[in-house]
Formats: sequence, C-alpha cells, structure tokens
Amino acid sequence: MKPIVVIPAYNEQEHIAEVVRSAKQYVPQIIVVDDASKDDTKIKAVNAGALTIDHIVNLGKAGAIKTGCDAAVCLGADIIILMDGDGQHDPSRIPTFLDILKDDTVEIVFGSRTDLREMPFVRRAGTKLLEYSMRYLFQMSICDMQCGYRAFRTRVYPLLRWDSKNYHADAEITARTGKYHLPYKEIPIKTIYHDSYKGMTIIDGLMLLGKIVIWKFTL
Ligand SMILES: Nc1nc2c(ncn2[C@@H]2O[C@H](COP(=O)(O)OP(=O)(O)OP(=O)(O)O)[C@@H](O)[C@H]2O)c(=O)[nH]1
Ligand SMILES: [Mg+2]
Repeated sequence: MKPIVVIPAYNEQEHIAEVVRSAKQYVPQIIVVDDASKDDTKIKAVNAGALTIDHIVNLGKAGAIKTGCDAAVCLGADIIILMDGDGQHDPSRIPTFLDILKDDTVEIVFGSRTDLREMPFVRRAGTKLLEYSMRYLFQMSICDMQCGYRAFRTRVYPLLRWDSKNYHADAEITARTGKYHLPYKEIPIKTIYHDSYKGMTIIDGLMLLGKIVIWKFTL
C-alpha cells in the first residue's frame, strides 16, 4: 500500500504542525494544500515535514482537497486519506482506516462523528436529517455524510471527483459512493471542537439538502 494523507489548510498556523507531525507517525507522505492562507500555515507545515502546495487564490476546501488528491495521484498513491488541518481529526485513527482498506473489496472508509454530545446541537439535528435523506435517495446507511476524515482507493477517485465548491465536496463524495454502488465502511471518530462554529451554517445545511436531491437525478 502507498497511502498519502491530504490536508486542506486555510489559516491553520495554530494546529497544522501538530497535525502533520502526528499524521507522519502513521504515513510517511503528507500533502498540505495551503489555500492562500494569510498566516504562517505554509511554513509551519513545511517545517513539520509536509509537502506543501500553494493556492495563489483561495479556492475553499473543495478546491484544496481536489488539488491535494490530484497531486497524490501523480505521486503514485494507491490510497488517499483526507483529514482536516485544524486539529479536529485524531491522526491515531489512520491505522484503522488503513486496516479496513486491507480488505480489497472496500473502496472507501468514512469517518463518522459519533460523539454527539460534543457536537453542537444544530449540527446534530442537521446530520440526522441528512442521514435520512441519504437512506431514502441513495439507499445508503451512513450516519455522517459530511465528515472530512475519510480514506479511499485512488482507483475510484475518477468516480468520486467532485464538482461542488466549499463544504459540499465531502457530501458529494458520499453521494457519488452511493451512486456508483462503491463498497464502503464507516468508522467512529472523535471530533474535537475548538470553536462552536466555523464551517457549515443552517443555510448551508438546507442548501446541502437541496443538493442531495439534485445529485440523485444528475450524478
Ligand atoms: N474555512 C475554510 N477552511 C478551508 C478553506 N480551504 C481549506 N480549508 C480547510 O478545510 C478544513 C475544514 O474547514 P473547517 O472550517 O474547519 O470546516 P468544518 O470542520 O466543517 O467546520 P468546524 O466544525 O466549524 O471546524 C480545515 O482544515 C480548513 O483549514 C477555506 O477557504 N475556508
Ligand atoms: Mg474544522
């Protein structure tokens, strides 16, 4: 196996070095995509041992992971592990993702934020609604379609490669997994919330629900 970790990072100077150092304990090659950060994210990632790719303009998370995955493919990865750069994903779970992918019939492993007590209430409710919509529209049994911590085989990357912008990319990858009937597993992961809200808003969640319906008919 040749796994490569891809980390999108925008203004993550506080956490990126620790994330890279910890991830390197499990996987030798780490790609950090610096999404036109205004702080020292890049230098911190380099010093921690990551290969960095810079966006000249900010493309959002979807663009950042696309750049990172394309690079991982060029570097010959057969497995890509996606994780956030803000310290919310515990790198010590990487071996579990890789262990599951030793089973050649599994194409993608989704992290699932099961520690609901630590999840802000609005997200908890929204996640449940999205879970039902995925069951109904894509016949998928998935508790957390938006978790950014996941690992997949590069051979399915052409099927998963998303068109979405920003936070919808993770969800689109999940929908594409359902659309192409790719065998998947979901594993519980712990998420650490440093701030109460930074990513998706309620409006984003409603827009995502609409997107899922659209994906049902367009993917
Ligand atoms: N906010 C933001 N994050 C980006 C961007 N480009 C890449 N990222 C990275 O994408 C990852 C996820 O972003 P977050 O803003 O933490 O999204 P989230 O985890 O869904 O939201 P929170 O739970 O509030 O942290 C982080 O590693 C970011 O550094 C961008 O343009 N904006
Ligand atoms: Mg985050």
